[in-house]
Amino acid sequence: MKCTVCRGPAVIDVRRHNANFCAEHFAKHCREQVGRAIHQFDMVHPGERVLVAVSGGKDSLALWDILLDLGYHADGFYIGLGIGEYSDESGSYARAFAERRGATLVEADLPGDFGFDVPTGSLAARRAPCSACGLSKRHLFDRAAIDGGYDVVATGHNLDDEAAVLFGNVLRWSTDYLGRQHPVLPEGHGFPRKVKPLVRLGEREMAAYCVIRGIDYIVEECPMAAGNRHLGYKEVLNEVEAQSPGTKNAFYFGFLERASHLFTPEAEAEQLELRPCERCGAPTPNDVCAFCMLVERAARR
Ligand code: Q46
Ligand code: ZN
Ligand code: ZN
Repeated sequence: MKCTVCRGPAVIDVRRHNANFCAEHFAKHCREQVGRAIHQFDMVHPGERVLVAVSGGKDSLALWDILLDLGYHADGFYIGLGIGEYSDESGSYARAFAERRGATLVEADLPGDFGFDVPTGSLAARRAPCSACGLSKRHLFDRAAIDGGYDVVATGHNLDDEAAVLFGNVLRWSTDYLGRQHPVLPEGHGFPRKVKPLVRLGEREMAAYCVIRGIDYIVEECPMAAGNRHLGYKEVLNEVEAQSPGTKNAFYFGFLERASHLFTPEAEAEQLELRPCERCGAPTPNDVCAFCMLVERAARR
């Protein structure tokens, strides 16, 4: 197997692009794909400050690494979720990366700052762990971005993640989610701009990128993810992709080009109904936001 660019020995094949790459050209390919996504969807403008949501996993650390290499002012943001050893370990990977790159890591801690961890919050709110966790992460991320004066927040969702979420949303025709499933959500209504610069890269590519770049990341899945619907959707899509490479890409980007606009009016109408939470000021359709309710329920437990 030879590198499509330099004909040297290749270390990875990317069937979707019908290409093989050596280590150097693979890293370049990843940077180019991120650069293209940023450009294609107008994600970040020159001089803007980016806050990267870092979990300690491969995607978010690779994203942070690439943004720094592309010359963006990118700081990391890590949230301690209180998921036992998994959280301790993932935090240490995030800190080690920041130190190695001389980058700034902003931190928040759910148990330390708000008195509950994800397992407790999930029980108290009678929500699935990933639902309580996701809402907490979104809330703290938005708040950190606004408090820290960042222009844009970036997450490490890759093509596999986005295709799996899209698949789930289509299976259930969750039109409100479909209206918000875009790699850029503009700022406004009390939210910072949110971008997903890894949408042109797959999960396997991100793992390979970290290996090639010597980035240590937490390999174990979060223990709460077991039974998560998205994992099942990913498996199904992987089988389809193996039969016909490029399907995931066509599914996701076809949706963005041809269908996503059909669902945005509904999502935009919902945004107009938002007002500041009585307790924390975050945008919410109710008097008190879902995160403040979660904090209250967890405290009562
Ligand atoms: S950290 Fe949280 Fe994920 Fe764990 S509890 Fe679910 S959402 S799986 S990305
Ligand atoms: Zn090469
Ligand atoms: Zn609130």
